[in-house]
Amino acid sequence: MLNYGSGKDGGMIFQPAYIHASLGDTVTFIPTHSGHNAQSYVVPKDAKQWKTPLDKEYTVALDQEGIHLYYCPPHLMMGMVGVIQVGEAKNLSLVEKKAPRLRAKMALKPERIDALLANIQVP
Ligand SMILES: [Cu+2]
Repeated sequence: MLNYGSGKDGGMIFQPAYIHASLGDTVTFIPTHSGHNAQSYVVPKDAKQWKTPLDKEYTVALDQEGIHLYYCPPHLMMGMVGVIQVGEAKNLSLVEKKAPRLRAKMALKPERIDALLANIQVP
């Protein structure tokens, strides 16, 4: 979780913002810069919604296949969103249905969500 990254990504970002993980992996959110956290918006079927504490490291266990679409509550408006794909993209239709509602709250860089979703691998 960064205020700024290296190069072209601009400000207020998760780095990496797209992760393709395997079932059983974990993802740890690290607050490199302060003032960020992460909260799930869509999770795979049977997975629990999650929310990382502000400015604290937090690990999410990836125990269901599908896509996690998440955002930083303080910086959603600035386009701070991320995607974790766990195995197969089993809940892609739900993600595609809900993404526009999240995108509508992104005043800056709404195209980021489209670029992230374009990474999703469908067999
Ligand atoms: Cu943030």
